[in-house]
Amino acid sequence: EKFLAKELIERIEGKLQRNFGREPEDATKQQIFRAVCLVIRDMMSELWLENQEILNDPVKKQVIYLSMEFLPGASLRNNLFNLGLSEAFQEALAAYGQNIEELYELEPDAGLGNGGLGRLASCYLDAVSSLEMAGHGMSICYEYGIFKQKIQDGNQVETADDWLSLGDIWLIEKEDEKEEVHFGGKLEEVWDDTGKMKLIHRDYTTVIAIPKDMLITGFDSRVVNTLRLWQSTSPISIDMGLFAKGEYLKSMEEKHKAEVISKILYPEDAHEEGKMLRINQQYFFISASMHTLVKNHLKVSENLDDFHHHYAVHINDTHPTMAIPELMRIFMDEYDYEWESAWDIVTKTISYTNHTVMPEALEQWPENLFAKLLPRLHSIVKEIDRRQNANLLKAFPDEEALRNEMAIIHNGKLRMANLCVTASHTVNGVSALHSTILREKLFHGFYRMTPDKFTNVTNGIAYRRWLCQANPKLSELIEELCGPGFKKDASELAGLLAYQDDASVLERLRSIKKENKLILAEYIKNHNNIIVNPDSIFDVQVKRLHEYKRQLLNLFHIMDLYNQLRENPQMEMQPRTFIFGAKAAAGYYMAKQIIRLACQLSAQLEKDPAVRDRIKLVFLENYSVSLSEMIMPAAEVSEQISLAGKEASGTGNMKLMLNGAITLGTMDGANVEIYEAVGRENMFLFGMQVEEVDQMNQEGLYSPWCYSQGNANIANILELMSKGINDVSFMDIVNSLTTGFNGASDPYYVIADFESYKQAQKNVTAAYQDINRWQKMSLANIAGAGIFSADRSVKEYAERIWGIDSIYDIL
Ligand code: 26M
Repeated sequence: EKFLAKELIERIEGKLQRNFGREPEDATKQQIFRAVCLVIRDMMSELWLENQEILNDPVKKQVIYLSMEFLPGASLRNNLFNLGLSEAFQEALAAYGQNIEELYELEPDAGLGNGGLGRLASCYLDAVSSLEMAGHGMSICYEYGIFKQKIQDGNQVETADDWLSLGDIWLIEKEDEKEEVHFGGKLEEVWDDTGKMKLIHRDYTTVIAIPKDMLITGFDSRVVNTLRLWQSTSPISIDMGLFAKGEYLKSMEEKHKAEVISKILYPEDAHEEGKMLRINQQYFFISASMHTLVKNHLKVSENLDDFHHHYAVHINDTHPTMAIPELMRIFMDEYDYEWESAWDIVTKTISYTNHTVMPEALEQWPENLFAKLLPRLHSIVKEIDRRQNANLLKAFPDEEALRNEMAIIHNGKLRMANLCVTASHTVNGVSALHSTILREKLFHGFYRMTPDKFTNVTNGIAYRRWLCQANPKLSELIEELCGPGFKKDASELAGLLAYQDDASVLERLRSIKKENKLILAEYIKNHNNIIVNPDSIFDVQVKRLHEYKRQLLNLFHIMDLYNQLRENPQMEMQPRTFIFGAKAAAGYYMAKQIIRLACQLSAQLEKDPAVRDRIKLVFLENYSVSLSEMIMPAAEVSEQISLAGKEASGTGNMKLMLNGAITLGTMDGANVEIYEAVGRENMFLFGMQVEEVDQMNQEGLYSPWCYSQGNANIANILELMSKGINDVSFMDIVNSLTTGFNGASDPYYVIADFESYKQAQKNVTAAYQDINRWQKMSLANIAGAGIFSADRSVKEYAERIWGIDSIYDIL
């Protein structure tokens, strides 16, 4: 059913009156925003209720996507688009002289994630709902999401992200579905009359988990699913006994300890440190989630024997691994299952996606810490490990080193990835190359034991958000040329290829890109006080700051151009605007130095009249989902320049190509599949391949210092950084590249790949000179982006891993 503007006006007015006691004329923007969201929330709740019966049918399987992170961004525009109500609301609001765009801008991002992994989780929820499948996300309701980044004097400064002040409008508290979570304490063996031993957990601390549900719509879909975010609170308010004795602070200690669990998202995205609060966060949301599943299952089924027919539980990287021992615990300790039958059901329930092969990001918990915080889970993991060791001894009797590598508990550490692979029925990587690396390297022993466990599902994106919503002009052009079918089926984007020699279509693509560049240029003027040339090439690298992603290589190229221009001021050059967006983990020193380098270089270029009209560097602060929605449509070059073998997939690469940017990249992650989708002639490849990197590592002879001796350009760049850029010297970066040996210096081969990168950049410039050729390449990228739809990825998960289907197909 479609809503008329008149009806919407009545509903919005009703919300304003009942919730805020205001008439539209004297309501604040925030109140109007809230009223509009409440009207939409009601509509989503109705759809949600209509599906409940089907969704809770135990013979209709649903997926539970467990993730420490979800990164939904803003929801208003997305929900309106999905419900087909954008125009109706726009019209209704116009009646009060309100512009819906202003409401969109008011909404804070729900930033409950760091980057790729969290955003992927949100893209997949969108696809599950859009495909009319049953599936829910579960995570933590962090009071503070990913920090907001400010740049002060060229340095990153973090401030708190108080997203709930307005973002709470999408959350529905389900107080009646709260759960208890038990921490610490000790185990006691108790023998009953029949001679059976029972474990009793005593002296534990209780924390209450309160569900805050966010409803997840899909495009043109009857299904609304839920993202359940758990908030922690204490069962006691304050200890009046202590309070009466005058120990005011102590009386509130327990309450604070409980509330701190859901206080803040850890802002590390590739570095693991066995922190107590992080263990507590993991167990908190896992225990609450698993209890809910078991309870809900028992509402519709006699026992837990068929649990795995009702639920597929997916773990997004190792962060939710405790689901494995926690389910074992509930089955055995709370429902009297034997080990073997519990293990059978649990292993048929769980599947796991790996998102990184970076050794420093692989979770390893100190065993003594784990045992102290979670004594029962520790005893279960020890038993899993004991049984696994017996299997390993049978499978690899003569390979002790391999057995040690595969052990779950080793040298006083619990290795979560090995536990995941052991207990999951399926393990997947996130791009073809990454999955190969899992099979051949990281999990090779497991692959030899159980090859069928391993599969690949290449990542995908909620493409409607970055195309239809973020780039309406491009979306309208595609609809005019190919019809509206691409909004349901991304593979129909390929229809654009019919126009690759149509000069008028190419010209319209160019003019749309120009309009989007002007919007971004305006934003840059307002936020960076830099006037960029809208006819310059917009060259974009937006992603978390990490050495392996090699933002430094990009900066090397810019410094090289700068050196050339200073030496030869008359040099002809196609103007370029290098655009960066990146947050660094707060404690990651080298990443922060690289941000500082980018900012000082930006200022230095801007100061120099001899170069500033040809090369500009813009560092956009606070890169986020919302900001990405403005950047992607304006981008022309997509920098995907990680060292081969390091970036598991990348998803920004997909968003950028979808918007017509051309990839300048290494053969890494999903770049390999972009190459297969568009062909060599439609991207710019450079750098070592994985095999070459492996060989360099094995030889151990790489000497960046020698390179710089033989290459004056590299030497000049290093000298520039040492002497100072905008009067700031970057010796720590220089030293990280040139001092130390055998892999200690330049571990990501920035210097080794520099010449190849530089040549590829020259090819970019040459291609851009030929407008027609460039637009044709751009069109080929949009047309080839269809396979990177999250709908495609989720269909693969559903068929090959979860065993679920659209709820309406099986009626
Ligand atoms: C670990 C321990 C303590 C605190 C934080 C972490 C942690 C958090 C996030 C570690 C890794 C995290 O994310 C890794 C990540 O984002 N990986 C990216 O996943 C994307 C989706 O699959 C891929 O596209 C990227 O290539 C991959 O880097």
